[in-house]
Amino acid sequence: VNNFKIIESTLREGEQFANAFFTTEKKVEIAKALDDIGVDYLELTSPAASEQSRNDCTVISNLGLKAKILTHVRCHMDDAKLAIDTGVDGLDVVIGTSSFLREFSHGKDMDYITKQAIEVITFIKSKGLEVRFSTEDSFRSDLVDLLSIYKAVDKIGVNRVGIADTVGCANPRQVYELVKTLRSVVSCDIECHFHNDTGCAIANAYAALEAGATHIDTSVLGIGERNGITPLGGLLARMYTADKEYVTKKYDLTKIREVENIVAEAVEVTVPFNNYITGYCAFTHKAGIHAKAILNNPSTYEILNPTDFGVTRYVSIGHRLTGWNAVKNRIEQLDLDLTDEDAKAVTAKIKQLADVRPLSLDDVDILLRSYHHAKADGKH
Ligand code: HCA
Ligand code: CU
Repeated sequence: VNNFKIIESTLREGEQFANAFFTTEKKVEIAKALDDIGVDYLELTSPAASEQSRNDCTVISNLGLKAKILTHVRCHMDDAKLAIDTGVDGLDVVIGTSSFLREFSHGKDMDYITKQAIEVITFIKSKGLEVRFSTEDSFRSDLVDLLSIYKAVDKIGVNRVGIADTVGCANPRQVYELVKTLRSVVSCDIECHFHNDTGCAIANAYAALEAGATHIDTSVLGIGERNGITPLGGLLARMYTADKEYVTKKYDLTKIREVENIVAEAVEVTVPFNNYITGYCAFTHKAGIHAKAILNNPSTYEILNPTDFGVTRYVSIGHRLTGWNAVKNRIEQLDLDLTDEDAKAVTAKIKQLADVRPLSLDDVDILLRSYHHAKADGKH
């Protein structure tokens, strides 16, 4: 799983999210924020989609970002020509190969598709650009068809082949097997694209990398067609856990929150409460047993170190599951003059009150201060 690269597709797949409408300025802002994180590639909507889309490819290609700029086009000469003139570094070409798409979408057979792929790829390479060839709906395509077309494009020097779980039907074991098989028939890089309809998008990305894939498609907050694809933050959380050294060196994880906020606002959603890393409760510890251990050593109940992601841990104490060690920690933070016995007494009081309604941290602090004052008064 070492050495993977991220193809960030918020500005392509993400534009297919129901609420997405990006002005040129907004795209530039998102592109720069993603570049600050250090993603390897930005994938942009096809210049064939609209006049603004074409213009945006040119504008973003001219920003001088560290990330390489790709645009995503149908496997078609007209689209390829249009794309090359925008100044992008490379093209991600795609065509549907499943019987569903062959029959109900473009209506072409595999021989025709293969010929067309070779023509388009050869053309793009002759212009000195990077090119990836991907099949849409790969997991519902015939395996022999898939392997033979990938073999054919590998032979003519395509930079990457791509597998796409367009409908989100694949599971990690199926992904592992397909990528492993593909790894043994092509020598080029392997890119993977996973939709999240059944909640496997991150796990599938990980399984793909384990099987020898080199590039993963992501979008900020996972936005995309339907319920979207592998989210950038979630993938980084997964990969941090697998290889902290590589991930923290290569990517600026403290910038994830910023790009998520930009994108959430642009597409008029809030960051989900349970989001990886940045969800409001992602680093909130509640049960007394957890709170005590966390205060002793955060690794007991945290696999991600919030500091590495520029976010903060919170220990919640105003509830019936609280414990006196967490309350004692708050007493120390407030520098109050209370003993362990006092902390236990206040904890009992908190539990009693919290059986009626949850308490805010303010409520708890007021309670703690009243114990402190009562003791101070008692001494006089
Ligand atoms: C789509 C296309 C795509 C392409 C993926 C790829 C998919 O259906 O909108 O180029 O690898 O999911 O198949 O996003
Ligand atoms: Cu997709």
